[in-house]
Amino acid sequence: MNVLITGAAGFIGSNLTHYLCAERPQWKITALDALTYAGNLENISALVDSKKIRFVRSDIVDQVGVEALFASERFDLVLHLAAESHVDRSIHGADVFVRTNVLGTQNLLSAARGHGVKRFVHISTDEVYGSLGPTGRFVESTPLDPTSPYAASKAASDLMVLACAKTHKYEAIVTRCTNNYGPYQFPEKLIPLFITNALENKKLPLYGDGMNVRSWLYVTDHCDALLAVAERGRAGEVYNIGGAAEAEIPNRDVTFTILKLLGKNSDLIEKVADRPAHDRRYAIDYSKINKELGWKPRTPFPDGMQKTVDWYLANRGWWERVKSGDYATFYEKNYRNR
Ligand code: NAD
Ligand code: TDX
Repeated sequence: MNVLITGAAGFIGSNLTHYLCAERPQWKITALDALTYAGNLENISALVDSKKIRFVRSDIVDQVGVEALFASERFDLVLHLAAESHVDRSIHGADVFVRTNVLGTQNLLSAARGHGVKRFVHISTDEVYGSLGPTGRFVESTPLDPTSPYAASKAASDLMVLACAKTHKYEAIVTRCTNNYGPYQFPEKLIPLFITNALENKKLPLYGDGMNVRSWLYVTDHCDALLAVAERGRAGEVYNIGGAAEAEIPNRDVTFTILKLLGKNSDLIEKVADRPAHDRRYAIDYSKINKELGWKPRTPFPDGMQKTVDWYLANRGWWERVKSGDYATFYEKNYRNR
């Protein structure tokens, strides 16, 4: 199997690349990434250096570059993860989200189909469904109702992929996953931001009343689901992927878990102004992928959090290097005094 993974230097993409090298060592893997502020080649450099994978630096919006790549290599499968992924950044500037998530996805999809790539898996998010009230869970037929520019751009790309599957009978599939956490996550997202800030004895900026609920999934469980969908998913379908009921947790409780694991005091918590149009609650019904492909989340939240905290403790150099770059200035400029 000849596979292209886009966004392979980002959080989920790099975890997936490591996972597939271990689980499917016979696969030939090309890792593509533009290396934006969120892409870090260090995440997969061991695989590149040992020639287990090939790395290509390319922007998915660049038609000429993408076309040349597909002309030079006959891929069987594209796992498409490249995206602008941070909600707060999309509130400060939506243009790059439309560029990468909508135009980039369309460009890649069109090149993949044009060059006879058999299968295209588009990795999307539960955020396309909008926000839930206190009860209920998203199913695959829940109407799309995105609230942030990020979620709107993902919803638009999902629809282009599904339309392509219908119109051209193309083997494209969309997955929609809840919040991931684990190693290599860029420390602008809640869990790595709060772990690393706490380790530096910096404040943990908790938005609003801290009672917004997310459904947390350990990143390797997401990788498991993506492999199942890639190998056995039905073309043209959407598959919801998500955390177990016990992993549907308010941000305040996630914060206390982190503080407890690190032996830090709750006076590090700083209540800050809420995110505009902050989705109140996400929860996913994953019974379709469970019934069809036998997938379910396997890592209990306390175990996943222990592993994650241990990884950030053991890899201080990694996150200190990441935090000293673009992240620091973006955060100081937009959040410190919000
Ligand atoms: P990330 O921001 O950590 O990584 C995204 C990667 O895409 C980076 O390496 C970046 O350099 C690359 N990239 C950005 N623009 C590009 C472009 N124009 N061309 C090529 N590469 C480009 O994101 P992530 O958290 O790993 O998310 C990966 C995918 O999974 C995204 O599509 C996201 O929408 C989706 N997703 C994420 C989560 C989550 O909790 N993190 C949950 C559900 C779905
Ligand atoms: O500093 C913070 N303080 C805070 O209270 C940050 C960064 C976040 N939060 C809150 C906002 C959310 O309710 O924590 C929750 C999680 O926030 P993020 O980590 O920014 O994730 P979220 O907005 O839920 O989106 C994530 O999950 C779905 C990913 O970033 C998306 O890429 C994915 O699609």
